[in-house]
Amino acid sequence: MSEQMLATFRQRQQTAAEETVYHTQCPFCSMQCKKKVLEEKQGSRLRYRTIGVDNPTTKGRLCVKGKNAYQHAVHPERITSPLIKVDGAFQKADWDEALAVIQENLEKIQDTGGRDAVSLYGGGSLTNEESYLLGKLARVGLGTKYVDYNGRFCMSSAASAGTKTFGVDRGFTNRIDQIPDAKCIILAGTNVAECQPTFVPYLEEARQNGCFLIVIDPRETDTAAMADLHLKVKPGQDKQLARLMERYIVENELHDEAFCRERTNGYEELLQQLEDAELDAGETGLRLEDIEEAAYRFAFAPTGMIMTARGIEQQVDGHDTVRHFLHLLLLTGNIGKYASGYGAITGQANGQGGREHGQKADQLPGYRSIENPEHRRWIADVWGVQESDLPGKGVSAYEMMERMDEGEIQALILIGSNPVISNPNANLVHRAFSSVPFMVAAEMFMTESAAYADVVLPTSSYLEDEGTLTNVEGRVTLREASRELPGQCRHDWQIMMAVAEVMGKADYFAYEKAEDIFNELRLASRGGKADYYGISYERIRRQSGVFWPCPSEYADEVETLFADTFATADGRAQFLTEPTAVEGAKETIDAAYPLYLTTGRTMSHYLTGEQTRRSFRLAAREFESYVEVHPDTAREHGVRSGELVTLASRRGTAVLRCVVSDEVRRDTLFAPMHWGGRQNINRLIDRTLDPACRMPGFKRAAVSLHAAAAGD
Ligand SMILES: Nc1nc2c(c(=O)[nH]1)N[C@H]1C(S)=C(S)[C@@H](COP(=O)(O)OP(=O)(O)OC[C@H]3O[C@@H](n4cnc5c(=O)[nH]c(N)nc54)[C@H](O)[C@@H]3O)O[C@H]1N2
Ligand SMILES: Nc1nc2c(c(=O)[nH]1)N[C@H]1C(S)=C(S)[C@@H](COP(=O)(O)OP(=O)(O)OC[C@H]3O[C@@H](n4cnc5c(=O)[nH]c(N)nc54)[C@H](O)[C@@H]3O)O[C@H]1N2
Ligand code: SF4
Ligand SMILES: [Mo]
Repeated sequence: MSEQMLATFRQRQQTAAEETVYHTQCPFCSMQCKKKVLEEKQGSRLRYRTIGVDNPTTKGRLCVKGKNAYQHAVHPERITSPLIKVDGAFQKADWDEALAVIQENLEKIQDTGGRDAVSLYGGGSLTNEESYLLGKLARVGLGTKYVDYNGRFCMSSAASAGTKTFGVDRGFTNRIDQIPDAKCIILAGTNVAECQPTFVPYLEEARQNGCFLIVIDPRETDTAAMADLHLKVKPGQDKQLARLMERYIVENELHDEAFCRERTNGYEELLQQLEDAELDAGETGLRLEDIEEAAYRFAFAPTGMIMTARGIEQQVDGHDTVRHFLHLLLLTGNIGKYASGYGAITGQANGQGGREHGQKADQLPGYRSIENPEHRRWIADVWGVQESDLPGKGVSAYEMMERMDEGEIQALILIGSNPVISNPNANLVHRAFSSVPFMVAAEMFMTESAAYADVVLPTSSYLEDEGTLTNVEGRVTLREASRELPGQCRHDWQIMMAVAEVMGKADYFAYEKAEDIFNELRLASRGGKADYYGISYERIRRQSGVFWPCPSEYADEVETLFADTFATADGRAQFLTEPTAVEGAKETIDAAYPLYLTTGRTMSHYLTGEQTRRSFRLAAREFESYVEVHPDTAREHGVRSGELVTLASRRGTAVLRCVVSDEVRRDTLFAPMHWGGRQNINRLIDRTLDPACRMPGFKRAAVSLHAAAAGD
């Protein structure tokens, strides 16, 4: 071997020795793509590469966000020590100092304002262990009823609709590997091509197998581009559209009457309602023929699935709307069978698990109810407290903001969300955060929300924090995280333990690792609807994920839910017989606000953008917000592509870059939700909530459009 070859060989050997591999899952969407991040040390420089890892759900695929997600985790702006605000400016502190400030303030506030003066706010990025602990911290650590989380804005209407109709809410009723055998699929208000890109191959395979794909969306998205039939619906008119389809199916006797009679309640009432209803296709902005084609294609197909997401769910009648889509499944008997069923396409990494174990105002672990005495007793026993000591139910995420604004809630502990960008009526949230006497945020970055905090606690990223997350299918996965915690960062579960400790509750929060919390969660969920008792870290590793419900270590996983019976008390599915939505609650357009605004996502950014904007490759793809405007509408309103425009609603204004495109309806504007400040689209969204699940109407507001003036 020559000297030169030897040198190269040694160098390679050295490089190999200095490579660290982090086995992990993408922190962003519910697909939970498995991947490994390779960190190579070259001199003083660190270089990273991301490689997809095979697994049953995503089979080694990654999208552009997952490939670049390491960039925010290693970003120099990571907060790595506790920060305490002194005279309006943050100062670095150590944990003891920060915890002392927290103790002093929480005690003072609870002494004068009562236990409920303190609130907690969580998120769907937290692991199951952390979501569970957040609920326990609220109820046991602080004894407050005020706890809720960002999933209110995400899955709450699909969750309540699934629970009422089927008796349980698990996003997908079937394993997603059945999708390729579905012969008709309706995608209602979901843009999987940009939001769950690694899901798309399942749809492509279905299409290759002859599936008729129907997409319902006011825009021609990349998802709609795959469709055989695209229904370019007017925002917020999906309930009407579903009802027209129901009526067509029943009038033409395309429904499965035997299934309806044997397996559902409310069938006769539904028939009567459909007969009495005055349904005008014009209100949907669609041609009746197209709606009827969708109905007969779905009814005639031998297998059929319906998938919904935020487009139809984030409405002030989102609960009822989803239920009408579920009616289509029940009417045609397309549920509880192979390749026939429902999918509420979950959004966040742990959007599914995050809604099962008690960070929701009315809920205890395992989908138990905080208002059910038996459920309370079970959880009180697991936690070693008196049932009577558990608080009752609180209010939803946005309503907590209003109570903060009114002064009833005087302290907030925020873990895993950025409410000033993601809540409706954002101007009120700014006001509430400016006035709340004490606020703590556990964050990786100084976000627009964290900036309001009195104490910021440095938390771990997904590369560092181990725990379980339940993916889009209902499969519980284990994120094995191994990167060393930077600086003084701690995991969220350790942060919650530390807060419980200073509040005198250390005995109830004695864990050494995430797995200890999971083992307690298993017990707490045992016998509940979301039963995790039979799932262990060991079994998850062995099987590459385990589906719930899983009542025992030996229980087989269920491939298709509801094959014989539904999870309701009498085992029958329930048609919606009493509408819950408030008539006229939806905002309509008028001369002053003549256009509909709908909001959503783009491929490169994730939610409030705090993570993806810190990923240089993702930030470069889209560095500012924009609004999509139809060419005729642009002409009518005197705005041009590329210029700044002002959007105004009855609540507030936002200034965005105008993108003229005929992919959006003429009467509709679309803007993403990923930016804050003047680009914060939630300044325009109303506070009205769906009465059944407290979901705001993110997907429909009445707005005006102007070229931005100099002062804007
Ligand atoms: N790239 C990216 N991916 C993400 C996220 C992200 O921020 N960025 N977020 C994750 C999360 S938390 C979630 S919840 C999911 C969201 O996933 P989706 O719900 O698929 O995303 P959205 O863009 O909010 O809305 C979907 C579609 O609904 C359409 N829509 C708007 N109004 C209406 C309406 O009235 N009726 C109908 N039928 N459609 C309408 C929009 O045009 C949009 O194309 O994505 C997850 N994945
Ligand atoms: N107009 C409009 N508004 C919307 C929507 C819409 O479609 N339109 N969609 C809604 C939906 S579906 C959702 S899910 C919400 C999301 O709204 P948010 O919850 O506000 O969004 P994120 O950007 O995920 O905020 C998470 C924050 O927590 C931090 N973080 C991430 N991981 C962790 C962690 O493990 N621990 C801790 N402590 N912090 C962490 C991130 O840095 C980030 O600042 O927005 C809702 N708002
Ligand atoms: S954003 Fe979703 S689809 Fe993309 S890599 Fe991450 S988990 Fe997978
Ligand atoms: Mo979401």
